[in-house]
Parts: sequence; C-alpha cells; structure tokens
Amino acid sequence: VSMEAAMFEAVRNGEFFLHYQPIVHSGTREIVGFEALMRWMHPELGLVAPSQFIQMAESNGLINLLGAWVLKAACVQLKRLQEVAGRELYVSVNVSPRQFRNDQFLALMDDALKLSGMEGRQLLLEITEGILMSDPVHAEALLLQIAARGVRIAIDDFGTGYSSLAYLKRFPINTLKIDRAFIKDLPGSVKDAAICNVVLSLAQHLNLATVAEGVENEEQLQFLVRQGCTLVQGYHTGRPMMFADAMDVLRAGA
Ligand code: G
Ligand code: G
Ligand code: MN
Ligand code: NA
Repeated sequence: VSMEAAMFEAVRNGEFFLHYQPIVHSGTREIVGFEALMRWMHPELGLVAPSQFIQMAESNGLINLLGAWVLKAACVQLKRLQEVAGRELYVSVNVSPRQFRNDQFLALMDDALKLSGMEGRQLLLEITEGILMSDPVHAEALLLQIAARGVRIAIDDFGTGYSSLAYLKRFPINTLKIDRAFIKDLPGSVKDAAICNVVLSLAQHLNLATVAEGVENEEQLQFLVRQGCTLVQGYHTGRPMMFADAMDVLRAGA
C-alpha cells in the first residue's frame, strides 16, 4: 500500500500519538510547558518520523484531520499534566499552513478548549513566518480572533524563513522560538552569538517571550541565561517523551 493509504488507515487505527518536550525556565529549570510533537507508530514500519509524514499530510489534506486530533489530545493531556504538577502549565502545538488556511480552524480550536476545559492562555500555537507572509490579510484576521480567546502565538524556527520585521509590528505575536540552527554552535560562534543577542534584544523591546530551541549542553544554557533568554527547550533540559513519562517527571517535582 502507498504511504498515503497507510496514513488514512493509521488515523482510523489510532496509530498517531504525541510526544511531549519540556519547555523550561532557563534559570530555575522549572518546567513551564510542553511542546506537543506528533508521532506515528506504524505496525510494521515502527516509529515514523514527522519529517516522513507531515509534508505528505500537508499535500493530501490529511493534516486537517490530524491537526484537529492533535489540538484535542494536546489540550486534554495538558490538563492532566497540570493536575499532577499542581500549577499552571501551557502546551505548544504546531500549526501547518494548510491548517491555518482551513476555515474550520477556529471552531476546532474552540472545541479543543471546551472539551479539555483549559483556559485559552494555556494554549500556544506555533506557526512559521511563511504562514504570515503568504496571506497577511487572512493571517491578521485569524490571529486577532485567536488572540481574543487568550490563545498565544509563537513564531517557530524564527530567523530561518522569509523574515520581515514588519510582521512583528502588524500581528499579535507573543513568543519567538529561536531556531536551533542559531543555538547549536553557541557559545563559540561569534556570528550566532551576535544573532542571538540581537533577537533577544528585539524581543525584549517588543515585549515578546523567547524560547531557545535545540539547547543540547550546559555551555549553551549558561550563555542563554547570561543573554536574558528566559525559556529554553532541548535535549539538555528534556527530550521529547511519552505522556506517561512527562507525568512522572512532574510527579517527581520538576
Ligand atoms: O519532533 P520532531 O521530531 O522531529 O518534529 C519535526 C517537525 O515536525 C517539527 O519541526 C514540527 O514542526 C513538525 N511537527 C511535529 N508535530 C507536529 C504537529 O502536530 N503538527 C504539525 N503541523 N507539525 C508537527
Ligand atoms: O520545527 P520545530 O521547532 O517544531 O521542531 C522541533 C524539533 O526539534 C523536533 O523534531 C524535536 O524532536 C527536535 N529537537 C528538540 N530538541 C532538540 C535538540 O536539543 N537537538 C536537536 N538536534 N533537535 C531537537
Ligand atoms: Mn515547533
Ligand atoms: Na523550530
């Protein structure tokens, strides 16, 4: 069977699930939230990486069905993570261009919030620069409606797309996620250090939160603390993990 047919089958069979990667405060290392990352456990192929199916789902439209499921599952599970943590957390969910263009998106998001009973502010949507640039009029209208529900917006992979500083002014954006391409050679790379500095300073002046992605060691973490990056995500502070493991980590008091 084709990969496409296998994917439709997989949705029906419940072969998709979510991994959760901690987003932590850089200074205290307390977990403030999790990014939900889609995974596919195929009965024969084993674990299929998103790089092998997200693009296809985007082309064949299945991403809308998958995306609706991700939103619901992430919100419902966040609520449980929070109960264990005993404090408020948030969940960060990736939204693809096709999902963002789908006129059902807002209704699906509202359903997920209602079903889970969580507050809008506990949901953060990760979108890419391309989404904003391809149809800015639609993007602005939709983002305003999303913001009206208290749901926050992050720019994912910041600095790698068709960046225009104008969109930081135009759209209601809350968070910049600094792409791991700019983190991986820190603190040694003079250029990457300069780029991180400028992005962090820009964010500070615009009152935006920042998350450094792909933090893999203590040196990178300490550099980011010194530069005032309050949130980090990466293998050093927590790998993407099963929901049950995320529950255990919180139970242990992280
Ligand atoms: O988890 P990582 O392993 O491999 O994810 C690879 C990419 O897949 C990420 O850059 C992310 O943008 C994308 N991705 C992961 N989960 C989802 C999801 O639920 N929806 C969408 N649209 N993309 C996702
Ligand atoms: O594009 P997006 O930022 O949504 O994708 C997140 C991706 O980054 C996921 O594939 C996740 O597994 C991966 N990731 C998370 N932490 C690290 C890290 O420390 N190093 C590397 N190389 N990848 C990471
Ligand atoms: Mn992301
Ligand atoms: Na990213």
